[in-house]
Amino acid sequence: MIGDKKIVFSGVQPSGNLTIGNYLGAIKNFSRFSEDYKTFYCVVDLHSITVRQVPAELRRRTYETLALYMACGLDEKKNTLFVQSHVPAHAELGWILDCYTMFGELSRMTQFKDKSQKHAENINAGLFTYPALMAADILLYQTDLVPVGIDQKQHLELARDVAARFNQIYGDTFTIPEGYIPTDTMKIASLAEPTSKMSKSDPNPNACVYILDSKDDIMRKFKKAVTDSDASVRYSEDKPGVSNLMTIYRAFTGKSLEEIEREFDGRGYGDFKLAVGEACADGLAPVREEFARLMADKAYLEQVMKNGADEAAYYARKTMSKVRRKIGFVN
Ligand code: AQP
Repeated sequence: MIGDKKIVFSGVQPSGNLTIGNYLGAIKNFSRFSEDYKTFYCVVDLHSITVRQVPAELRRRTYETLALYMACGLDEKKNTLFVQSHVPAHAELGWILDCYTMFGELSRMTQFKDKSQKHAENINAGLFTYPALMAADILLYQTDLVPVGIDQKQHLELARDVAARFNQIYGDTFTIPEGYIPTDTMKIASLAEPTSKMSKSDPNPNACVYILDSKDDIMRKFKKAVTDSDASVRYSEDKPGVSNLMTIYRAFTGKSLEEIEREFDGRGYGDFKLAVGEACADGLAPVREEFARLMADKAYLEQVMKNGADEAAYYARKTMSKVRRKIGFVN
């Protein structure tokens, strides 16, 4: 607790252009906590170097991710917005928690297995210990609630296990965090391969709709989206492409699945895809406009980063001094 408020922490990697998966699964939900919780939202640049990044792009995307947080409705005065590498305690606690996280636990992480396959030439130790750093991010702020998509559930459970293990050895040190996984949008699928997650690092540009895509691009991508040969707009496990489009349409319009089925009853996929594209492009238009405005003032973004890092570091220091004392490091 900070004052009488519970604590929320989440982060997004500046590892590519953010997709509507990142938006609907995570960022869009962040602002609902701004009033009643103490919120920390971080651009997790340390995580992003587990995969090779082009330095100039990483720097640009770090600004962009922060600007997107703000453009998606996160008021910098109500939320602590910052960059992970600006608060060195993340790396410090990350190392400490490496020593309380088991090799076997990390070996079971599906993200490690997936990314090792995708980046077979660079299976580095950071990719393997990524979940321990993520645990550090969360535990550093004594977080109660972590809003994430379903792909992060396994990492979050590991963070809980590591916290519980540390607490068992040293007495109460960390709050055990809970996940906040939105039931309607926890997994937005790829438009090209609807059984896989939409991922910002997917090399196929038609697989993803990016938050900053132009309306033309959005319409074109939805038109090309993989569906099936059945031609009925119906939500079903055996229709992953159509069900994914319905999920996206529901998220942008607020309509229920039944309403959507009725709306497109007897109409082909062509009409439906156009409607999904329109709803998505219209929903994102204000975000795009606000993003452009914010990116034009880099000095202000730097001020936000600095204020955020100062405030985050203050709370991080409290946890770190407790951790150091418990472990037995000389103060
Ligand atoms: N397709 C998705 N549907 C719902 N939620 C998603 N998230 C990511 N993709 C989807 C959520 O977005 C938040 C930030 O994700 P991240 O940047 O930490 O990395 P990630 O989960 O690995 O996302 P990506 O887009 O797949 O990134 P890359 O390609 O760099 O690995 C998280 O809360 C995540 O759950």
